[in-house]
Amino acid sequence: MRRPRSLALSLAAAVIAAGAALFAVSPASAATPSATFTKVSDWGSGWQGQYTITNGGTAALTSWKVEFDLPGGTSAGSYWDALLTTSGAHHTFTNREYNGRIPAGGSVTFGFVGSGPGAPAGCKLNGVSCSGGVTPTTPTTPPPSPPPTTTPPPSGTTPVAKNGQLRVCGRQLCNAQGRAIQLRGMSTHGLQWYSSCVTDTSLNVLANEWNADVVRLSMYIQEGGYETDPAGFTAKVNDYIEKATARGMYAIVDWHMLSPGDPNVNLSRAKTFFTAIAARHKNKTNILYEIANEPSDVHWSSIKSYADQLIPVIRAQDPDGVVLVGTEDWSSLGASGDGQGVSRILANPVNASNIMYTFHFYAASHDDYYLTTFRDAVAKLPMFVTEFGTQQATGDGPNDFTQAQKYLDLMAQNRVSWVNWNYSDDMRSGAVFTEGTCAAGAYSGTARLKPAGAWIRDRIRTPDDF
Ligand code: IDC
Repeated sequence: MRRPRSLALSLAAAVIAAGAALFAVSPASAATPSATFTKVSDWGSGWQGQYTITNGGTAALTSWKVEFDLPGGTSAGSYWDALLTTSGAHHTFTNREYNGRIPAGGSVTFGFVGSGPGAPAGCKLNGVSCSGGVTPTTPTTPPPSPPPTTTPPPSGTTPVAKNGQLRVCGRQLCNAQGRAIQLRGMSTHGLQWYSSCVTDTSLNVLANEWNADVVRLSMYIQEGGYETDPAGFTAKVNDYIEKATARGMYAIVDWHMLSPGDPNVNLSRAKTFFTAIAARHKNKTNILYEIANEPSDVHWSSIKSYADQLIPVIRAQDPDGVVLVGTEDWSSLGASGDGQGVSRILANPVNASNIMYTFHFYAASHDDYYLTTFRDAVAKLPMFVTEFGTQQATGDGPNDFTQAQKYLDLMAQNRVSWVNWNYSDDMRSGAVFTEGTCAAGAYSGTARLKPAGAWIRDRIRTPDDF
């Protein structure tokens, strides 16, 4: 029979477990697995928390489960690198399929966003105290408490006023307060064709009636785009960035390379363009750089090589802007190719931090195989859907709203940001306005929306998670 632990030891364990909620204690020197909690950031109404599970034992763990209670008024929101089930105040996090194994001496972290003032209590790892099953060490002097967060609560009401400079945290897009958020908005059509649909009036409607958080400025390189007039297109994008900024929206600067599909063909142009854009707007907090719309007929290693060369050029001007990197086979994560895009990225990721990878889908063409690929990627990589349609990959044809909603549900659950194609009056079904709308300047309300436009407007207008 196992000897029960002494009361004193149990009390010591409880003190340590409680202490773990306030500061990170170093894992017990016990020869057992332990889990420690850290508040990575705190913005008053909420916080970002992280658990580190350290396998102090001699055998590998093959799965793990961390459970704890949150006090009333405190709840867990989005989370990463774990799965969550809740039952009232009780929260149970279990490993994902890719991080269940922890070798002896190894560790794994997962994180989540909490809202409310409380912190986890009563933590158990695989059924025993998170501080480890045997003799916990008495913590020496606890590390100094982190300085109080000085970021004042946001006072404005626009998406940028509320969230400020974004950054990638774990696999999420986080705001300046460290909270994982989801942005939703629209992409312009090609600026060389449909600039007439991007005006003060149309952007007012996008910001104030559609409540969009983000506009993607889609600048083609070929097909009459940037390569024909670099200075003119740079000036146009600068102008649209100012307009987005004035309306408190995030702006994705979309280097809309499409054909040829090898982004390296346009690398030197991209360096010139992004240097100018980043130098000019580096002090703004609302710029995201999308460096390759849709690579195709090119191996991941070439896309990575392009990103590895271009990102430092952007960062030399604007060190903290989030960069979005296109993926294989028209940003399908390889689903339109051999289906191995996610594993190739994991094996050979872009050599930079604060980046996300992009996925594009067109719901009537891209069935559950694409959805499964995307779901897999969301569990493993920081993802941003910078373009999607509810129709076929031509941006035209019948809508499949049922399939599109499956993608939207997945993105909502995982706080993946998205941008819909496109905010123009092109004749295709995926252009939100009926033909002639832009010439008439009649963007307000719903009278000029095609079915896809009415559907997506409803989904952008719902309240934000920030
Ligand atoms: C389409 C435009 C169309 C243009 C065509 C080729 O709607 O007017 O002639 O590009 O340039 C994408 C691309 C996006 C496509 C869109 C719809 O990023 O440029 O726009 N699409 O086909 N990927 C998948 C679909």
